[in-house]
Amino acid sequence: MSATNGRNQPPGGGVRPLRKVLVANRGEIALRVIRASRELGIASVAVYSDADAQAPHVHVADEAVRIGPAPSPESYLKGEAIIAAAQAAGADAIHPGYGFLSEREWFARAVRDAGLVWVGPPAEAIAAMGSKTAARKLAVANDVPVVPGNTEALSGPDEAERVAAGYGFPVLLKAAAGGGGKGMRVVNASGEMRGAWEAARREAMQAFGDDAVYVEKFIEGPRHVEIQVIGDQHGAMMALGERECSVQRRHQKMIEEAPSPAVTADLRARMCAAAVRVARAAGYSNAGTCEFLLDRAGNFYFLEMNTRIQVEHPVTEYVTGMDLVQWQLRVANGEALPDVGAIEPRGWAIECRITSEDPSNGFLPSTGRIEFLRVPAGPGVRWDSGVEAGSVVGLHYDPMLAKLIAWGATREEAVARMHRALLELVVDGIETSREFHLRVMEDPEFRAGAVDIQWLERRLPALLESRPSDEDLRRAAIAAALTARRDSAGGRAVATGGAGSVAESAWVRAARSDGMRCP
Ligand code: MV4
Repeated sequence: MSATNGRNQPPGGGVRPLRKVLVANRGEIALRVIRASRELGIASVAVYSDADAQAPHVHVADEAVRIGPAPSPESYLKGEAIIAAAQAAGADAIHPGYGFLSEREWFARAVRDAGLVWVGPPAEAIAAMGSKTAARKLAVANDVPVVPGNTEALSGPDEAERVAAGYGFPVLLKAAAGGGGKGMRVVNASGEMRGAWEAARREAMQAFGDDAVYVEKFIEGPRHVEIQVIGDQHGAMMALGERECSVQRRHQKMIEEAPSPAVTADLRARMCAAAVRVARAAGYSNAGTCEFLLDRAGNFYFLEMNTRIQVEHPVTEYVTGMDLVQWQLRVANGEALPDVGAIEPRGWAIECRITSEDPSNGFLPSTGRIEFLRVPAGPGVRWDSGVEAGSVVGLHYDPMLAKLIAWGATREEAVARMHRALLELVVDGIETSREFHLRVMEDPEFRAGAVDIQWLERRLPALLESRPSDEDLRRAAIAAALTARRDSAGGRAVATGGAGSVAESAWVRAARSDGMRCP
């Protein structure tokens, strides 16, 4: 890769390999990129804030550069400092991960202008997808279905009411600049329009500095299904199938899977073709995701495109066999994608986001030191994490500690394997979402794949109250006895080693999952 030409390689010409990439992120995604880089023979440079001086990503990278104090505006969001660090370290590329600077057009541009390879889509494609109304127009112009609605910002509540009457209530007011659910209001009847209009505008202005609002027909009870795409710089664009992301709470995804229980081969082909059309129209290259709503009748509607690698990319990696982060690095450096034709998913993959939140307490963030960590392993299990035993979890960054991903030949096998892996997981010192995920894996509705975007909110009370099995209760009783014995002997049972300690920790786990307090 030429250090002065930020992007393209001559097609068909020899591609000079990247030598060193700076990873402008932290946590599990920083490790993910470092691992992919090393597998490709590319050296890695980590960046870290003061809160992360001892973080795993710092130790696993080949080099690490301090960029500032803990708050992200003073560290992971300091684009110019990060570019300067890349240049000082002699890196020839920057991978932004997700979040932080990953979807900032100006940063993509600045990286390119600094003569570095940007491991992401062109700044122009990020810009094209930044406005939701512009993305909608692009979709419409390319025969990609969108939710019925208007594409221009509306002048006021009276116009909004007229437009809404045309579609029929309920409708949704949305921020034109928006995404992620901010500045969004359901309007069930004409009389609610005025209040909803003001609320949506206020929220849009606060979140995006732009109060433009438009109207869409409200789709009731849909699923959130997204299509992974990846393009090279020679015109190839692949769609890698869908992910089902409906199990979410307040726009935070908790569980994702691939494929979706609701998507047939025919629907997949149509959604993939639509995603490729949108991505091509945006001049896209590198990895990206087209978000769709899928209604109960099987109609899909394009919502927006995420111009980054996403948290849930591993489920797609499992069912396609394609290493997405390696391919991000390869296509960013001018390499061509292989021509493999349509890709059908092989088996089933599920991801649980293990967060430092307490589901039984309104998902209250939990902080502290991870005193002990037992990581699940074994066949078909992947653990992508940015923490280890001894890590201190604070409030400066996202609460996601790890992603636990399980693969199986069928959905049933994937669910059983995830359940087994969650049973093995032990995190001592902070509250986590582990038990919540166990209960979801045990839930008959989830097992039937009968989810939509409101499912979790609706099901949460039942999930939190679900009675533990007799087997777990039996284990809990034994755990209480063993824990008492362990404590009277002093120290942790795990320190004694042997099969007994493994069994005991499973019982301690069962006791905790039953809500029993271990003495
Ligand atoms: C919708 C919708 C229903 N009808 N649009 C939420 C975030 C943004 N990406 C779009 N969103 C929605 N748009 C219409 N016309 C429901 C949602 C929505 C949602 C979408 C995807 C994933 C989770 C969601 C949670 C609540 C609402």
